[in-house]
Amino acid sequence: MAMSERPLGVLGFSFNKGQPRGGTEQGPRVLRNAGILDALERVGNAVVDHSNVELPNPPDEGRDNIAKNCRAVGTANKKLSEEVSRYLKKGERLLVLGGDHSLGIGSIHGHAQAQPDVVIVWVDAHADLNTPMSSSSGNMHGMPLSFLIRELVEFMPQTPGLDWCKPCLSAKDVVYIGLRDVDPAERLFIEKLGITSFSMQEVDKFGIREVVEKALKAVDPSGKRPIHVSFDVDVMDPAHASATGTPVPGGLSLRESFYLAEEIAATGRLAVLDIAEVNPLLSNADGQKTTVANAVDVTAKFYGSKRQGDVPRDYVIPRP
Ligand code: 6HN
Ligand code: MN
Ligand code: MN
Ligand code: MN
Repeated sequence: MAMSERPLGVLGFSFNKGQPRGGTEQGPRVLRNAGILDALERVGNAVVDHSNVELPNPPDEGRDNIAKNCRAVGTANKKLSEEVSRYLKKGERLLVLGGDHSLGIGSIHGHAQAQPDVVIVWVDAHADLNTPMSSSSGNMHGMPLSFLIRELVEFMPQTPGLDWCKPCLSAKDVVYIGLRDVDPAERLFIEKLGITSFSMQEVDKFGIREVVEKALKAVDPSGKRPIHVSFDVDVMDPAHASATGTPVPGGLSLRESFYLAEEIAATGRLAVLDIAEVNPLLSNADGQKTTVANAVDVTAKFYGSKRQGDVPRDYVIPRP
């Protein structure tokens, strides 16, 4: 069955322990309340809401961790990985509603178990490639890719809670779009490993159109492999997404975000989309509203809603 005809499962990951601010655990709830499921159904997706991943009680954190809350992050993501892989094997596509971006660990790990030829499009102001040892914050939402990329094993310490997570990606399977706040080790890893990266400098230089085209060609010249997009709402300019924990000025416009989503939709190969880091407790009332509304609108574009106009499946023109 063509990818875009598969049922679209929705999985909430109500989690905040990958970073210090409360609120990201409310992402799934506010996105559902804003009508994300209707918006997806309206454009013809067979949506199945699997509700939120049931998270185990948080285990006691030892004092030994350089990666903060690593046991909680590890056990929650193990559960997420199992569910993602199970639903994909049943033949669904999946939308994962975060939750902080540590969810990339479980979402991508689970995806790779079901579809080992997956390619990753990481859309973020940040590279989220720190190892527990290179991170200066200790926040695991800045580390997910380091647990997943094979070429980084020599830099990875044993991390309590994450022993189950064996790296499942090659550096060449990953492409970045939107970077503008990259730490020194992350920058060096990108160079050493040859990870394809389109920072905001390249978006300015080539325009979003060429960036998306080059990005998709770089990870999969044949254009046949399933795509996993991990979309951190902080990739958008804070004018459009201020209710998030680590906003960085100079981001994607709403139009650039829509275009990126529309082009990914047009590939017909989007298998999993993560929407991460919506935090309805940050910013002000106006910022919270626009962040959530924009996250919903961008998500709908990833699944077939078009700026040129949509005709819902059951729409009939009124007659006198
Ligand atoms: N995010 N590079 C910084 C850190 O703490 O490692 C920021 C990470 C932001 C994480 O985008 O999900
Ligand atoms: Mn980010
Ligand atoms: Mn920084
Ligand atoms: Mn991120």
